[in-house]
Amino acid sequence: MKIRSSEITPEHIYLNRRRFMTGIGALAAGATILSACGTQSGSSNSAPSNNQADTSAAAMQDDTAPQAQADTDELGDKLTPFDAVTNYNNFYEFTVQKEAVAGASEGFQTDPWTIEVGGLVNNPKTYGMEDILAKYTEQERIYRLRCVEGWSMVIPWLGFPLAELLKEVDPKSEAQFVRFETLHDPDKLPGQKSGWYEWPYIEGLRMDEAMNDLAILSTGLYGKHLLPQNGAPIRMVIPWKYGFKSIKSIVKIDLVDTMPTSLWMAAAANEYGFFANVNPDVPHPRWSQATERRIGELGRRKTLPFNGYGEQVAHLYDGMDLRKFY
Ligand SMILES: Nc1nc2c(c(=O)[nH]1)N[C@H]1C(S)=C(S)[C@@H](COP(=O)(O)O)O[C@H]1N2
Ligand SMILES: [Mo]
Repeated sequence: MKIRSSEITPEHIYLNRRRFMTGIGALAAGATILSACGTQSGSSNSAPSNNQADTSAAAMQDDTAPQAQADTDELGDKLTPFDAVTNYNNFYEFTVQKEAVAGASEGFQTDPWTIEVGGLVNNPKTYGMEDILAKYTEQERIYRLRCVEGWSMVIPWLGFPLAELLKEVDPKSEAQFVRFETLHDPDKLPGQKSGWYEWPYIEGLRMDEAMNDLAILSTGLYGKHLLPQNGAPIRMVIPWKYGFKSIKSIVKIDLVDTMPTSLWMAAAANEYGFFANVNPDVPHPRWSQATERRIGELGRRKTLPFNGYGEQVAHLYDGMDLRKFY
């Protein structure tokens, strides 16, 4: 299997090098590859991929076998095995080594958990996770996840549209963007003791992007509650954008009138834009984005504009020159 330098030299190592010209040890450590050739998901029906989950939030069990309502996404791409989805992760609050996140995040306490939704809204609210699980009906959404580093997966998420939650807090007319924040607690998230980044992790969406039905808050995958490594207990999934937009372990959502500065923009704005729509025609400054390695497959496949979701979202960017970096 060919691994390209963008994966072996991901964001953080480059940034560290740029500052100190070190990071060779980290480079070697990062070069181990996950062999993601595990079992296929057992289900054999080929139902459409956006189903109402038959596992209600209350019935969801952490000790049950991973399950999904289809074997493939709407393009016929096979689901990435559960073992790969939960053992090859980016979650810098724990470690920058993808294969080590699962171990490093084991035991991360996510109960109790509250999410504050406020800013430019008429009806600010603080939800306990139990309120969220009781209030919103979870759907299964099988989405492709395309990391900016050039690898991808197909994941059966459980979640609900962000728009449902936003409607409930009733945004004021001045609200133009949504700003998301991950828990900031260096004792529980030891990666936040590192000075490389401006913690906490921040991400953002423009209002119309946030209201698009594809943008979901996810609380589970493969029929189970999220494990810590995937952003428990609640994270965003925005399938037409590079994976770093899909912020994990959210505690705060604010409606704001100016474009939020994300953690990645603060670190390297010329490499990680605010919009960050998947785009094979716009290379990252250090690698091409024309192809990707689907975890568990040999070789590479072509990257699709908007990660294959153009029909649903391309209209949001009418008037933007899609050969440019945003
Ligand atoms: N808080 C936080 N959210 C995050 C990250 C992170 O390091 N911290 N990594 C992002 C990146 S780069 C990717 S590709 C996805 C990976 O999600 P997964 O591990 O569930 O596949 O999470 C995103 N969300
Ligand atoms: Mo990523």
